[in-house]
Amino acid sequence: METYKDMKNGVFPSVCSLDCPDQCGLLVHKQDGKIVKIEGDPDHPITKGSICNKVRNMTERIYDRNRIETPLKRVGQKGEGKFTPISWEEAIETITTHWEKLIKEEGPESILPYSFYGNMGNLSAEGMDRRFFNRLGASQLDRTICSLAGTVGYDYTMGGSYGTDPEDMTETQLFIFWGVNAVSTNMHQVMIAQKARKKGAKIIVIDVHKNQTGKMADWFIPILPGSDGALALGIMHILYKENLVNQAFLEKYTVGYKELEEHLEQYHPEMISAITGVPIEDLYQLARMYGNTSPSMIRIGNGLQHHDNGGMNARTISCLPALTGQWLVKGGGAVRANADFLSFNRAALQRPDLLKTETRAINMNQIGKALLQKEQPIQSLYVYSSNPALVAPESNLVRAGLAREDLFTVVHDLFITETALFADIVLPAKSAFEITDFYTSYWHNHIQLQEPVIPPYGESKSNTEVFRLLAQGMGFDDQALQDSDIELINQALQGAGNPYLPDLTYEQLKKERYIKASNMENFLEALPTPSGKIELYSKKMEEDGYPALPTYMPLVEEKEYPLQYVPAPNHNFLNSTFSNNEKHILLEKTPKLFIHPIDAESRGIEDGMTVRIWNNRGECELTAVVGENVLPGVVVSQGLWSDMTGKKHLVNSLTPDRIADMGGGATFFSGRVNVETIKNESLQ
Ligand SMILES: Nc1nc2c(c(=O)[nH]1)N[C@H]1C(S)=C(S)[C@@H](COP(=O)(O)OP(=O)(O)OC[C@H]3O[C@@H](n4cnc5c(=O)[nH]c(N)nc54)[C@H](O)[C@@H]3O)O[C@H]1N2
Ligand SMILES: Nc1nc2c(c(=O)[nH]1)N[C@H]1C(S)=C(S)[C@@H](COP(=O)(O)OP(=O)(O)OC[C@H]3O[C@@H](n4cnc5c(=O)[nH]c(N)nc54)[C@H](O)[C@@H]3O)O[C@H]1N2
Ligand code: SF4
Ligand SMILES: [Mo]
Repeated sequence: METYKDMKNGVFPSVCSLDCPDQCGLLVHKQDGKIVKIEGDPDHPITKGSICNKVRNMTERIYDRNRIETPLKRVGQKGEGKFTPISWEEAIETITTHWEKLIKEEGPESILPYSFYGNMGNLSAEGMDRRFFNRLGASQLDRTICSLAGTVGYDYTMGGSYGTDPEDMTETQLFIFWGVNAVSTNMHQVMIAQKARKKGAKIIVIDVHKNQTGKMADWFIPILPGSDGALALGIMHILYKENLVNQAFLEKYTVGYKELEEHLEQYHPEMISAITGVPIEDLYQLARMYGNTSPSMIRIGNGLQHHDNGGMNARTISCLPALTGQWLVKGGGAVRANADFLSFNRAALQRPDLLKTETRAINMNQIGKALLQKEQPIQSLYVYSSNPALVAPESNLVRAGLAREDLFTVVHDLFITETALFADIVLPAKSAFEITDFYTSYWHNHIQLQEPVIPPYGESKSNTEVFRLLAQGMGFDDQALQDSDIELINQALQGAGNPYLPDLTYEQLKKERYIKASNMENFLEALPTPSGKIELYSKKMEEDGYPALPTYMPLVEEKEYPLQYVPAPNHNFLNSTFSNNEKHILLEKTPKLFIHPIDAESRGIEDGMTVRIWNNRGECELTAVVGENVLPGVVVSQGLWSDMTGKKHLVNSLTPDRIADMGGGATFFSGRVNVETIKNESLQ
């Protein structure tokens, strides 16, 4: 049978593969065998035909003349980016020969994979790769860079990534967008809120920056970075004091509501106002609005999780809907991530049983330090679906590690990324439009199939294909390392024992295209916390060394630097993806630094000036935007810009690689900096 990829003309169904909660259904238009247009699929149950600009412009990325077509080997210095084409046979042989020698001389733990969700497809992101590295016995990577602190924090309260179904939210009367730039990062959540607004809903945005999301709010509440847990405690304090808690709900569905009430005594509104920068009358108004409006919904974003106290922030905020009993109201509650409604059989997909001895784990947030460690050194790094030289914190350490002459680095990507510049071998990756995979949204609860709609670009290969080749090259004869993509899908979708998702097959997914998790309305009855209830008091936290009740934890102080620095994502890139696309760059114009007039004036900074931002970790040069959309004492930039052009745009050279309070999470937004005009510096 002719498959989509072989058909020259037509319109074909597809899925957006990017690391974005919306996971849109797409329609790909082809003419003469090439994609000419990408649009939203109107039949998709929740994204309903609308997609973002990033992906409407995706065709240019797919056919970008800079896409890698063949494997390459380095001929210049590390970091220089000089390569020459080689065959796949030579590439695989070079890698496996090197690894066999390393395994013999240093042991398999000298090899480290480094990956993230450049393609959210489950086979691409956590399929054959895991099987292969388990079999190899390589060091494990703790994939903590995105939202691990918040995941762990939320889990202490709720037992898993379970939250409100977005499809119920058209009835919601109060939306709180809390540390989420949803206009840029979760556009369909905004569309739902706007629909509800037509029926009277109010939208509150709590953020450190009045960005596009803040601007569309009915009420924007600026907050000091990392103080969100305190704000939530202040709201709870008032809810109890003013009898706005739902006693019947607390008794039936929670543990520790009495202890919590006592514990909240200490969080006086005056003190909370001083910590958060939220005026006391606003704090009262917010608590009263929240306590009196139903259904109310909190969209918990990543902003408050990328902090030293990110776990506790998510843990604390996740207690709020229990106090008001909103979990029982359709369209009420909260959503941080809904990933667990669609959890599949990860053990069958990843095969941890192939790992024969325990191996060390490296936290990806500290990849720089890890590459520079002298004891049990990492001697080979295999990077795929991620761009650590740009996205990881302390990038000067990361680069120093990547520059090591004795580190054998392989990068599998569609482009020569900032990381690939340091590779010994570069392998060309297929785009998601060239791959079979299945997708599980972490927001809208639908599972979807991707089938190739175009043939491979040049000699590029998918992640699963490369790991099959590497397994052959290493002489691993396990069948698990040769299973086809369809077999992998069937294995992953069966036997998960997930009450919200029945066993499925590839064929079913192909036929139905969008399959939704079911029985979600009863999730409160089956919470996987130790008590089976919402844990306002958590014994498990105590056992793990945390306060059992939600508690305000201040950020680590970096006293020498006066300004808190939040380098957030931007509208037209997706992490570092698209930061090498002309059209997307043009839309963003230039990397900016938002700074309050008080902080600007005292430094002689005027709007539009290029300024130097620096701390003990690194420095950066951005264009100042002076205005009151950030609080005094806070500066914000947006986007992970490339520095390949030679420009000092590397914001992660400034970010700390400290580990958050929970889950080994990242602390991108907890660093501090100083800012000065460039002129001042040259006069010195
Ligand atoms: N256009 C676009 N979309 C994306 C991405 C992208 O890069 N670009 N990235 C994708 C990925 S991987 C993820 S994880 C999600 C992330 O998407 P979001 O959940 O929206 O998280 P962030 O964009 O990291 O930050 C959200 C907001 O938090 C604010 N913020 C920072 N610190 C604090 C704080 O302490 N308190 C409060 N209240 N706010 C704070 C920032 O100003 C920002 O507006 O988006 C995904 N979608
Ligand atoms: N300062 C700051 N830093 C941040 C953040 C922030 O908010 N501020 N956000 C953090 C967050 S939340 C995240 S999730 C990380 C994300 O960081 P990354 O996971 O590194 O995300 P991307 O930068 O999009 O890089 C993905 C890469 O995968 C490649 N790719 C795409 N599909 C495939 C495929 O099928 N196979 C292979 N082999 N490669 C593929 C793409 O071309 C791209 O180069 O960044 C983090 N870094
Ligand atoms: S990036 Fe997000 S909003 Fe844009 S098409 Fe993909 S899933 Fe949809
Ligand atoms: Mo992320």
